Amino acid sequence: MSITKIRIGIPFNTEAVVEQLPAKDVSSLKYFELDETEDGLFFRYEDVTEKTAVYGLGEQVRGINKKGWIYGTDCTDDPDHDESRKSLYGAHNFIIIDDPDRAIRFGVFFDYPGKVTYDLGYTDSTELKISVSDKNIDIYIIDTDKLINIVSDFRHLIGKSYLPPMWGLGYGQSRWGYKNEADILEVVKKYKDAGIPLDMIYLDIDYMERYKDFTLNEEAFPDLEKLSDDLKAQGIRLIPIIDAAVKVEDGYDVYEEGVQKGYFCTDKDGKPFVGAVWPGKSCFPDFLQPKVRDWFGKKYKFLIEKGIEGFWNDMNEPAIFYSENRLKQVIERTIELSKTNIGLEEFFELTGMYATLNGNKQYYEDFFHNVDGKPVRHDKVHNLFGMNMTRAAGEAIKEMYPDREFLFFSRASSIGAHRYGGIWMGDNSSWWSHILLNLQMLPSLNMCGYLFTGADIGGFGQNTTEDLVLRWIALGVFVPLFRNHSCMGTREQELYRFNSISTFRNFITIRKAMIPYMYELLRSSNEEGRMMYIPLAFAYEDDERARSVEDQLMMGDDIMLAPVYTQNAKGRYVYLPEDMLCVRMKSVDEYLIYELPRGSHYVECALDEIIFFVRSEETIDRMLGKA
Ligand code: MIG
Repeated sequence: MSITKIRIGIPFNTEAVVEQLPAKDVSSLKYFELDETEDGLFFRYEDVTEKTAVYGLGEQVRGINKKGWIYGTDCTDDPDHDESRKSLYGAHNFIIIDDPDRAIRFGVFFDYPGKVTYDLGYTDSTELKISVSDKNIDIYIIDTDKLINIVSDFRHLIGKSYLPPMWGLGYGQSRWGYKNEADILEVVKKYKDAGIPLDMIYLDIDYMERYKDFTLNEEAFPDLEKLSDDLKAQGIRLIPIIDAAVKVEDGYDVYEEGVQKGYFCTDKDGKPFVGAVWPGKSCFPDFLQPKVRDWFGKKYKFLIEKGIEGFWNDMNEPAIFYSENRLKQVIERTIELSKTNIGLEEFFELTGMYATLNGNKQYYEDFFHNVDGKPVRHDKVHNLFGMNMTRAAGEAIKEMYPDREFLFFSRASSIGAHRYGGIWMGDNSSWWSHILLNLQMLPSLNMCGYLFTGADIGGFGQNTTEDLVLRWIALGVFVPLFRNHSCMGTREQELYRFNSISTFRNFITIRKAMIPYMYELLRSSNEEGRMMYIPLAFAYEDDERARSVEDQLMMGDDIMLAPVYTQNAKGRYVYLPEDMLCVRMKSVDEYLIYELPRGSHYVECALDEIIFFVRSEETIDRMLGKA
């Protein structure tokens, strides 16, 4: 292994890395030309050819090979995961550049807590340009022979990943809209009536009293402990959400304690910064402070004492709908404009002001963290917020319950948070293209340390369809975080609502049978720093055709996934880099196996089948726990 650490300036300690290496100065920088201007640092990798590929960046839109687009690592609450996006909820600053024409391949980690821009041949197709508007950064360059080994060296550098309890690999049902105990019991009953196994039900923000963290809406959930116990007796666990921001409300203990102890981020005058999120006006815990993490993390006890064994952390980019200040400005300007004869210009100013209230990046310049007694403006360390919220719970729960395992995942993240929890892929849509996006994010996230991850199956936003859910579940059975989740107002997508009940029952039963196999794969991938989902370009480095496959993955060494992700398809084309067995599986007892030679094939796959490929039949038995 060869990792070179280069330090420029005096970087902020992000705590992404666990291995402490001696730092070299910038004269040891290789592969990149470095331009230093008053705007910051620009790293250029030149003479990019058609064959050059770029991998990594974790949670982002577009393909496994990231070349050709411009990305930014800037944790953002953005529910439109379309191709135009540059950043989603996570900031994962690790890339691999594979340049076969010059026999160069290396990994590089830009260890920086603010935004990094990756212009990967977008502006100029012969150049990759990475820029940071700062002059303080640590850079790690990893030189190794194989792509897979670059990843394992990097994973060694950043430390082992969070692993869920084995039961966390079960099937979970979620929906933003379950309001009360009766709604939850109805879901349980309908799954039971349909004979579809269910392992978890997620509680979204409505279980809280007016969206206040660590409170219960007692009217809706009069006895959460009993509900949790009753469900657990049936093998079903409740997984509540925790939001990042704390409601401003006199008499609310979390708010009052936070104010008293100075635990919230502050505005320029040192007063708690106020932004609006679901609870209304809210304050933002300063998760960068160890004592704040300890304080907030220990609050999870409130739910753990009621029998809860898993959580999902939301809104921790942090999402801000509006700030008090800006809302005031916008309203004042509106009043001003209302006195004029509103022309087009004023009209667009008005609509623009309102359209940019929610999630305006300006808010990140309006509040401060306290780092070792010094104020640090939020935007400078923006990508550490979500990570440290995850860490707060991860560390405090471990301290309180050292011998217990919890299911735990978050929305926002950066490299480092992978040690404390998993992530889900956020607010995707019920679109066919998002099945493919789900597949493509898996290896990219694995490269950045995230093993426990998955997307909202069936799609979060927009109305789903039965065939979409069938195809998505057929991929989901192979993915660790296996959760059906949707947004209120969209078509309901619990599996019992569709006609294909027996197919869903078969698919979920296949998954249940696979849990020990999957868990072992997760565990060993973590132990050895391997990816659980491997692009064909990594698994078959010397195969020119495999290098460009964007819709198939190896799951471990023995299974190749090739899900159907297009509407009304009766099957799909698959590229086999070697002779393989094609498996078309209807249920744990009913599957068809046939040999296919290396090359491209059209493989049929009906809506009630799951297809995958193996080298030997023995793998199927192991996968289903029959061997
Ligand atoms: O602003 O809690 O990504 O999974 O259902 C939306 C409500 C807030 C966003 C999460 C989504 C969740 C929703 N939340």
